[in-house]
Amino acid sequence: MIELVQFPWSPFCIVQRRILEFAGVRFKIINIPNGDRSLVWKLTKQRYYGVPIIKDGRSVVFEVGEESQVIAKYLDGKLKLGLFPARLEGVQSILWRYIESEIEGACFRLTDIHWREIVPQSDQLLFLRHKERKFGRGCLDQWRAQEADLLRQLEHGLLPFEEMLMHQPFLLDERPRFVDFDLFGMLGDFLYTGHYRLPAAHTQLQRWHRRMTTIKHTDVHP
Ligand SMILES: N[C@@H](CCC(=O)N[C@@H](CS)C(=O)NCC(=O)O)C(=O)O
Repeated sequence: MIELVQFPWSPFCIVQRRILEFAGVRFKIINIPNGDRSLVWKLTKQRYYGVPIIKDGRSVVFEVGEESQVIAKYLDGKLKLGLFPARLEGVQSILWRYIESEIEGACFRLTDIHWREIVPQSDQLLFLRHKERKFGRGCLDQWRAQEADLLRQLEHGLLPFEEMLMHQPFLLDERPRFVDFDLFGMLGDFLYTGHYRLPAAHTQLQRWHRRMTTIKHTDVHP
């Protein structure tokens, strides 16, 4: 059985989780603390400490660069999901860069400002240190002060997707492709704390989000 090593609000983990649910295969989730990557380190033979990773029998699959999609492509190939058709490869590559920078940047900050609610107490010291080492001392308080701006930034950043969805049910097609799952993962992080809703103005995006929450590969015509 495929095992997904993750923590629950990580945007990149939600992408892979939703792909696995979409595929309809049995899989096991292994949650690790944000601050303790020893299981990832061990499984990857000291080559990676990020999440997600997946273990599939003897294979352990993880990303090799900021813009690689090794895990999603592995699942797509194995489970024949049609997420990466060759004709959409170029446009998907451009879109996932935008999704994983502009959209992810606002989403993770808006979730991280509620860190005391979501990070278990035993992991809070390492979480705070990790964030402050990466983004500077006081970053979580700064993001809290910038909450309204971050929400505006996200709403503005989502506008191109709203426009795309005015013409078709999924971002690039009549059926979901990788970028649909990618955007769904970033928004899954944003929605995780329960403090926010999708922007009211983006009605197509809301409908798409409902579709993306439940759709299964078996619902999709070949
Ligand atoms: N491009 C990678 C990014 C993964 C990523 O940034 N994961 C975060 C958690 S959301 C992480 O583990 N970063 C390394 C760290 O926190 O030390 C992917 O798609 O998996």
